[in-house]
Amino acid sequence: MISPEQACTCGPAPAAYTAKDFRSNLKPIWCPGCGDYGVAAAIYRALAAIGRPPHEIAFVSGIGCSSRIPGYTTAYGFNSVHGRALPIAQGIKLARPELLVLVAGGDGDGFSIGGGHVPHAVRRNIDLTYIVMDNQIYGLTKGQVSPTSARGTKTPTSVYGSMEEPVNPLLYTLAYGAGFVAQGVPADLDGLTAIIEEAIRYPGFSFVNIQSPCVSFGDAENQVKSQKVRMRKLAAEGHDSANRIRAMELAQEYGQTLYTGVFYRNPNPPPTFDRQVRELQDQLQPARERSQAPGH
Ligand SMILES: Cc1ncc(C[n+]2csc(CCOP(=O)(O)OP(=O)(O)O)c2C)c(N)n1
Ligand code: SF4
Ligand SMILES: [Mg+2]
Repeated sequence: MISPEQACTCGPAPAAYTAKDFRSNLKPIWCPGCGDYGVAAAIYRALAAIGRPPHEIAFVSGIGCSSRIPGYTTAYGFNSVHGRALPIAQGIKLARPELLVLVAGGDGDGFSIGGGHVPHAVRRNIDLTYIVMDNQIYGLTKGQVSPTSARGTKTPTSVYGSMEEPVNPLLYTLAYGAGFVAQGVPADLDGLTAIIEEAIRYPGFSFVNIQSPCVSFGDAENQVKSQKVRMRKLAAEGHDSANRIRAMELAQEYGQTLYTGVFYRNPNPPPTFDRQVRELQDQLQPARERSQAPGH
């Protein structure tokens, strides 16, 4: 049995798995050209690099096109309830700490109906990785305005253009205190794979925002092809991912500059909630057993 500690800090991959081992037989029904195909490919590769077998992985999602993703993997998947992936995933990790827990969903799922769960998942710091496929639209329900839609976005629910300021997922999670915050794009499959792998290895709550274009209802300018030209790698710009304040400055350019890479990684990760619970259980369990012993 692999201990939970190994799940967080496992060394070089044992090379026992390939990306194919994590791809299920279910054929994705995403539209041709949807960014989510690239996200799935990056997740398969990252999981192969991590080297945990599929049956030791729990993959939870909400509802949306993006939330179909657990079904396209060989991990144990739960395509759950709109906006409720994070509470379910946290419960799974507490009940089964030895599992590697992934959570995924859309911008609507995570920052609209599920937005109230994000700060608490961050501050609770349970060891899981939250992947948001941010296409700035409600894809599954055919193109309504989402919390990350840019001002002026025209949709059936904002026919004159959105009059709201969008949510900034990078700045929000940094401000909530997340220990790991990154952004990737399907246009850069190698980069996205490395980001997801690093997020999984981070011992605590990690957040990856993926600019995953919706080719059917999303911004026609934000497509995989154009991402290749617009993306700017944080590492190449000399960003120090241990600098949280600088990370927050860079995150403010969400919607303007397409930064990819790790914005912030806490160099001194605090103890996770799940580890503290286990330690408390270890302390209390023998005492409780003693108090229940006959003759006590
Ligand atoms: C409680 C509830 N409210 C609303 C819906 C309808 N609904 C399904 S998916 C969705 C939004 C999808 O957008 P997003 O989360 O961004 O995912 P995407 O499809 O863009 O990947 C909505 C509003 C629902 N299924 N359940
Ligand atoms: S509607 Fe958009 S998000 Fe949904 S599968 Fe099609 S391209 Fe992808
Ligand atoms: Mg969406």
